[in-house]
Amino acid sequence: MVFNWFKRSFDRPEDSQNAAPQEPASAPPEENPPSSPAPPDLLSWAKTAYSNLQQQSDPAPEAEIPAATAAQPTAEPEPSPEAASLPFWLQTETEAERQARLDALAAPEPFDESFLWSAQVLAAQGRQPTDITVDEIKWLKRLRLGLDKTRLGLINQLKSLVGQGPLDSDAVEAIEALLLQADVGVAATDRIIAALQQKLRQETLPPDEAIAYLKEILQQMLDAPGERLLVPEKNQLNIWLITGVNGAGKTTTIGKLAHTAQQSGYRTLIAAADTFRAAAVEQVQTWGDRAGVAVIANPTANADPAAVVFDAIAAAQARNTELLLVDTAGRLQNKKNLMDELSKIRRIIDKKATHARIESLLVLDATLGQNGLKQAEVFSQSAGITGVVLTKLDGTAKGGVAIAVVEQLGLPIRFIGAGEGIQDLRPFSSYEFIEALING
Ligand SMILES: Nc1nc2c(ncn2[C@@H]2O[C@H](COP(=O)(O)OP(=O)(O)O)[C@@H](O)[C@H]2O)c(=O)[nH]1
Ligand SMILES: [Mg+2]
Repeated sequence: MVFNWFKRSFDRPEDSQNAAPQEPASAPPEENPPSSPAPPDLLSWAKTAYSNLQQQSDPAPEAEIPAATAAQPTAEPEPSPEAASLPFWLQTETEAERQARLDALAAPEPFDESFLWSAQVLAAQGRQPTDITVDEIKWLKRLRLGLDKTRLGLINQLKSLVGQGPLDSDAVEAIEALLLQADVGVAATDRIIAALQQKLRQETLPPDEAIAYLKEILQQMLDAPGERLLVPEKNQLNIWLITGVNGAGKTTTIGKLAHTAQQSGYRTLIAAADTFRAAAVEQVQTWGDRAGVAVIANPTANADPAAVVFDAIAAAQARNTELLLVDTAGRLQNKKNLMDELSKIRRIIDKKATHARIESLLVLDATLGQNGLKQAEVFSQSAGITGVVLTKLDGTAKGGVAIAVVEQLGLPIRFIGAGEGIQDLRPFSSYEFIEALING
C-alpha cells in the first residue's frame, strides 16, 4: 500500500486483502470541503490520529538501537572549510547530519496547538484519523508557518475589518489597501471588494459569517480554472516540462517532485535540459541523488538541450518510466533565444512522445509578487503553460499572489513550495491554503 502524495490518499492494490476499513468513508479530498467549523468531536479525532501516528513511528526493535547509537560517536567529521563555502546543494551531508535529519523525521509530532489545527483541516476534508500520515501533519504545519508573515502582517487586519459587519467606505478602502499589499493584484482585489460589498449590503452578517464568506470568495477564485489535482497517470509516460526565470526554484522543484513521485510509487526520471549554466547539470544531479531518481544529462558544455530531452524520452520509453521531469534554462543570451529553445524542446516532446501526457508547469517565486507575474507572461506565450508551481511561500508576506496568479494568468496552481527541503512541496489545495492564510 503506497501513499500517493499527488492524490493525497492511499493507492491500494486492487486485490488487497486487508481492504478498506481505513478508506475515507465521506468526501474524498479532491472535493470541495465545506468551510464549516471543526466537528464538535475534533478533540477525539485528534487524539485518535495522534495515538495512531505514535504507533506508526514506534522505534525500531531494541536489538538495533545499541548498534545505531554505538555508530554515532565514531563518525562525526567536521565539515571542511571548502564544504562550508559550497552552495548547500553541493554539500554532502555527514552521517551524523543525516541521522539527525532522519530522527527528526521519525520523531512524533507534539500534540500542540499546531497539531490540533492540522487535525481540524484534515477532519474537515472528510479524512479519517486512522488514515493520515505524519508527513501530512508536518506539511500542514510548515504551510501554516510559511504563511505566517502574510497572515500576521495583513490578513489579521483584514479579518478584523471584514468582521466588523457592514463595510463603510473607509473600511472598503482599508481592505483594498491590505489586499494590494499582499499582492492580490488590482483585478482580483476589485472583484473581492465588489462581492463583499454586495453581500454585506444584502444582509448583516455576524463577524464569523463575514469571514467565512470572504474565505468562500477567495477559494472560489483559486478554484476557478477547474480541476485541482495534477496526478501522473500510472502505467504510462507523463512528461512535465518545468519552466520559469532563473532563480524561481525550477531545479529545487524538480528535486522535490522527483522525491514525491518516487515516494508515491512512480517510476521517475529527470532530464537535465538546462545546459546553459555550467553548474546547472550538477545541481539537478545532486537533487536526483537525494531523491533516488536517475538523471539523463549531457555533461558537454552548451550541449543542445533538445537533444538531452530526446535522449531522456528514449530512456524513459526503454525503462517504462511513468514520470519524466524536464529541467530547463531560465535565461539565455536573450529572451528570443530562450523562447525558441523552449519551443524546440516542446516540439521534440510532442513529436517523440506522442502518447505521453504532457504538462508544462511554470515555476513562480512568490516573493516577487506582481513582478514575478510580469516576467511570467513571456513564458505563458511560448511554452504552452498548463499550470503553475508557486515557490518560496515560506519567505514572503505576499502570499496573496496566489490569487493574482489564478486571476491574471487564468492558470491553476498545481503545487506549492514552502521551504528548501526535499519534503517542502505539495499538491496545492485551495482549501488548505485559505485555511492556513486566514484561520491559521
Ligand atoms: N525558502 C525557499 N527557498 C526556495 C524554495 N524553492 C527554491 N528555493 C531556493 O531558491 C534558490 C533558486 O532555486 P533553483 O531551484 O536553483 O532555481 P532555478 O534557477 O529556477 O532552477 C535556491 O537557493 C533554492 O534553495 C522554497 O520553496 N523556499
Ligand atoms: Mg535551475
